[in-house]
Amino acid sequence: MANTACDAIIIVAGVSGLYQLYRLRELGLKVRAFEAGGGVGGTWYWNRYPGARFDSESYTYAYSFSEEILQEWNWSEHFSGQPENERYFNFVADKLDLRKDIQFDSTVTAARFLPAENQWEVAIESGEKVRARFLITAIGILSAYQMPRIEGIESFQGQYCHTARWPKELIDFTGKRVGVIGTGATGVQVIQEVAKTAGHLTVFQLDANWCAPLHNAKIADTEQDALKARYPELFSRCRSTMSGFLHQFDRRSIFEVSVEEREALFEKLYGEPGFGIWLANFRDTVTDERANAIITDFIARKIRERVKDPKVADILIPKDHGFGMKRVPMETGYYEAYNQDNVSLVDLRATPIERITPRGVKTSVREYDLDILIYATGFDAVTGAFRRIDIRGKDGQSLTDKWAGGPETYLGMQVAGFPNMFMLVGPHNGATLCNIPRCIEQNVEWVTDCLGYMKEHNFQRIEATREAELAWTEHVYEYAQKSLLSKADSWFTGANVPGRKRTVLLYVGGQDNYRKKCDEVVARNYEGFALG
Ligand code: NA7
Repeated sequence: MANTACDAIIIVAGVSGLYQLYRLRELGLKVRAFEAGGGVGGTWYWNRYPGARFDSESYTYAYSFSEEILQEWNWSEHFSGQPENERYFNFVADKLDLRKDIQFDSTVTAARFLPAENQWEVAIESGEKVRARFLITAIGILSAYQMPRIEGIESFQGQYCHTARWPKELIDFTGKRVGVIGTGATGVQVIQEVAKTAGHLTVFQLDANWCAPLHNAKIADTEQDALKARYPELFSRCRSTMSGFLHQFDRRSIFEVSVEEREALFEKLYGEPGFGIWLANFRDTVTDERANAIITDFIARKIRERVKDPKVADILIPKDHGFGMKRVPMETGYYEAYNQDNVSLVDLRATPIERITPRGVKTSVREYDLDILIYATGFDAVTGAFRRIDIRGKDGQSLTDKWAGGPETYLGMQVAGFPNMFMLVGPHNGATLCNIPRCIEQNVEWVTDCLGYMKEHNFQRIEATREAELAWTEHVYEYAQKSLLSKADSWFTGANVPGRKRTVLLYVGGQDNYRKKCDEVVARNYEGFALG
């Protein structure tokens, strides 16, 4: 098979891969990107299920690096939907003429470092092999989708699919008996949408999630110019917050204010668009269990107010974690959907699924006949996409083996033993808990500057030292221990994958802090890296 060479290989052309491709090309490198899908956009290419949309304010999801793109593109909603998001990434790819360096329908199956040549050799499913000095993984943290381990899935005679592999053809739910398994951020979006037209929708819920209103709205044509004029201010604000969103935690402790004052803030945030109720709340709601119990009680009251049947409301109120300890699904009429006659809720904790049958779903008490079954069962997050590629470092060690006890990285960007490999939004990277494009830009620019520095100094090889890797891993764990986000069973910790070791996958120290750390490393001439 052909064995072609280039300077850098990027695995996949999603939000981070596209920008990285552009920046490396600007640096004068010959770059090739390999994309498993048939188009650009990553998350927004694959997740085309009905109701898929941003929970980030659209204008904070945009790339900030090109004034021309910012000014030309109009977002039609404050929280834009998948079709428009996919169009946006196509617009960017066309504008920057990125497609010529992207090979579509090309799944990377393996990558190995060749120490004598100082090169990576990447294998594509087709059998093609490509070599490059640098390997950049831009594979995303929520790309390795996960079907549940339930017996009989393939026996179902109706239509079924996972939300992350939704077909391009529209599915008509009118008059159909539809089932949805899963009530995370994805399930919530799909449920509230399907409920509008389905003949009957049955939701199969394992554990409930704490959801909050998105308050989406159209952006009027008259608002566009004013919004565009505010881009510098919006991006600057995102850079200053812990999570890269517009929302910043209230510096006060919940216990510093009166009951009336805290209720007033809760009400205000619950009534405002976006993640404010989670990320602009009193800072200790995500660090102190007593504070968390107070906001949790507020959200439980809201659910009871919105769901007419108290028994249904009770099932929808989480019992295993407090508000904000898992990713908060944002909703538009989600709770009200359960007041409709065509929607019913099955509590799988009380009546577990026994198997999927040719007709539908069989729980411990009955069989539900269905025409369409939707799996909104999530992802093998953060490290899952790495495990699906056989990545081998300088001594032939596999990355999966190295991370068997949990990931170890330096800055979430490099791994000792895997020279010249950079991970965009890798495990323990500041971008893992962030308004993703904001942190992706930081990652991409850091990697680009690093490769520029190597070019300038004629270095051929860069590798994180083991000492730096251990120190970073310890730093990541220190923050994790202080946060309630690491305490719940969710994709944040890998606890959503049956049989997988619970571990720390994200960096919860804040993107502002992360940015500072990365800058310090550069200021000290790439401290913690061996260059040669
Ligand atoms: P999530 O948040 O991991 O949610 C997956 C859902 O699927 C969740 O409700 C799970 O219940 C449920 N699930 C998983 N396996 C099963 C089985 N076997 N039976 C029944 N239910 C099951 O994934 P999402 O796609 O919603 O969201 C992931 C991220 O994507 C999200 O945070 C956004 O950032 C975008 P459980 O919670 O395990 O009780």
